[in-house]
Amino acid sequence: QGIDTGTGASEYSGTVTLGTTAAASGGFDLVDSGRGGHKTYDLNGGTSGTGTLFHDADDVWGDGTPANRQTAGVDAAYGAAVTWDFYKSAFNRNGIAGDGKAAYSRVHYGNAYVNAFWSDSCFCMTYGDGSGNSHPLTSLDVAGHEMSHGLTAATAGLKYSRESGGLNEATSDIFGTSVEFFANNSADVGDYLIGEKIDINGDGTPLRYMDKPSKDGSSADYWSRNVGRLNVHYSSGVANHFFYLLSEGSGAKTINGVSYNSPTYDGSTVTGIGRAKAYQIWYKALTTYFTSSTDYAGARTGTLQAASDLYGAGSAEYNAVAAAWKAVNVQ
Ligand code: ASN
Ligand code: ZN
Ligand code: CA
Repeated sequence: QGIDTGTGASEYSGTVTLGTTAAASGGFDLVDSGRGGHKTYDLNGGTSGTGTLFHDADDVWGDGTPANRQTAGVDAAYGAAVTWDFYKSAFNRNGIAGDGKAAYSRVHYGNAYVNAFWSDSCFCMTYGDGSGNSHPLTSLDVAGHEMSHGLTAATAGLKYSRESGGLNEATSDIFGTSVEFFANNSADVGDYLIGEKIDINGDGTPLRYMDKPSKDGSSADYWSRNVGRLNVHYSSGVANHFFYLLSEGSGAKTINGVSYNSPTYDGSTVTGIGRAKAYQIWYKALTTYFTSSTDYAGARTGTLQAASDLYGAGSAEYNAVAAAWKAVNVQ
């Protein structure tokens, strides 16, 4: 047995390199020994257990379409690998729990299942195939989102309801998006949209928009006293919008060919500090100051403290954090 490098034809990320392992009995397993031994399994329509570990004779995986059942495995394995590399590169973090141990991924969950999820009980990511147009839920930003639920569970433990639940969801959108920008290949240039490639609405629109979350018809752009009553995927809008404003600033902007127009609650102008500083501040707050019960007021305090630790009290970065929270009505 040994560490190998396979080639995968993904559905969403073009041709990718995969960490694989030569099997004792011949052929290759989809086991990424270089990243904690992350394994990718084919549930083959099942909804429990691990199904079958993906195995291949020549280490060339998938064909870029859902017709080949390895393809979803290629995207899922690639997503876990890039997210692992992002945590290491950006935060010097070794895996979800920081202990070098990999999670695992399962694809082809259930029948026409239009979702993906993280489970703390299996320490694993699971992906459905989608329905109708049949787009598996395995795009890079979705994989980064799901894996980052594991990161949140292993650190702040933000409770998945009310405002802490919105912050939990936003943390996954923030890092899922950061992973997409980090990948920086021709298929994953990075945007502030979530799930734009899986076409879950069937009309080419993404699941969520970070520059103006209300564009999805349900998410909150700004904090209000009842925001915690919303579904956590909608109360997340406040923090997603904060992160966009902190990174890129308010107003109109085009990035990698995508146009954004981010408003502020009070008509103020926010100047961005760049995504790299913004995700450092969020990560430090998540892993140092947020707890299971942190709400929006606590997120403001925690990110200001993180910005002070990283860049100094009264630094431009610290002031931008304050301005971005004010712009989403958290003050
Ligand atoms: N895909 C969803 C998410 O990760 C699953 C859920 O509702 N938890 O947010
Ligand atoms: Zn989520
Ligand atoms: Ca995206």
